[in-house]
Amino acid sequence: MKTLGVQLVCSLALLVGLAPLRAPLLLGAEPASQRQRLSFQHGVNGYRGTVDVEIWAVSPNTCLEGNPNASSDADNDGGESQILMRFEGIVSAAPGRIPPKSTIHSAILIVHAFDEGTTVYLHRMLVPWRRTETWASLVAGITADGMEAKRKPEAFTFGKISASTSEIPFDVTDSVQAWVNGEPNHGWVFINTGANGWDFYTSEFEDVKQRPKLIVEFTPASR
Ligand SMILES: [Ca+2]
Ligand SMILES: [Ca+2]
Ligand SMILES: [Ca+2]
Repeated sequence: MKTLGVQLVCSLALLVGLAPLRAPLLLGAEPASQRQRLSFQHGVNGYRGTVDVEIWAVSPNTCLEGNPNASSDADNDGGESQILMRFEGIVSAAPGRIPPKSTIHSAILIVHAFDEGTTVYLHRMLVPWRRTETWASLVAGITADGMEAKRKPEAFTFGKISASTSEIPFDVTDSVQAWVNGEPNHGWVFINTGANGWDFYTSEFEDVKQRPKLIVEFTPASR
């Protein structure tokens, strides 16, 4: 709205033959809207901060972090699979990052699913974890108990894949707002409620465009 106002005033100034005023001068103490949009995707624009790892009860000591795909499944050949994911370094004063204390308008996590399944919940993780975690190292995987992960899911998918797109969005605005407010970013866990596995491509997948992506719209805090 403010931008529109500036354009109108500048056009008027031109009409009456005045030199157009510069926007900052015109706006005075009131800063122009600084709503911005950033996206984070492993291997794009130098961002390499996505960590995603499946943990699987059937192979409790195997590190699956390097796999190009991951499954969430309450019964994956006889044992549960969960997926941990985080985007490191997204909150920072550095260029191309979200400044601390920003107001988050929206944050959407998009993954490319390739196998339909049952309903999957995304819970915010409450404890740190390493990229080398396994089902055993996390002691029977993750429980959404308010200790390891938040009880209340932040987002979910019914597990379907539409004919037109494999992109599955999760609204993670609350998580990203919490992180820019100073809470530690431990990412999320995908937990499948049923025994039809729901799978997607990870940050190791060869097609960069189909790796997990986080899109954030925000306004930096005024100085
Ligand atoms: Ca990975
Ligand atoms: Ca556990
Ligand atoms: Ca399936």
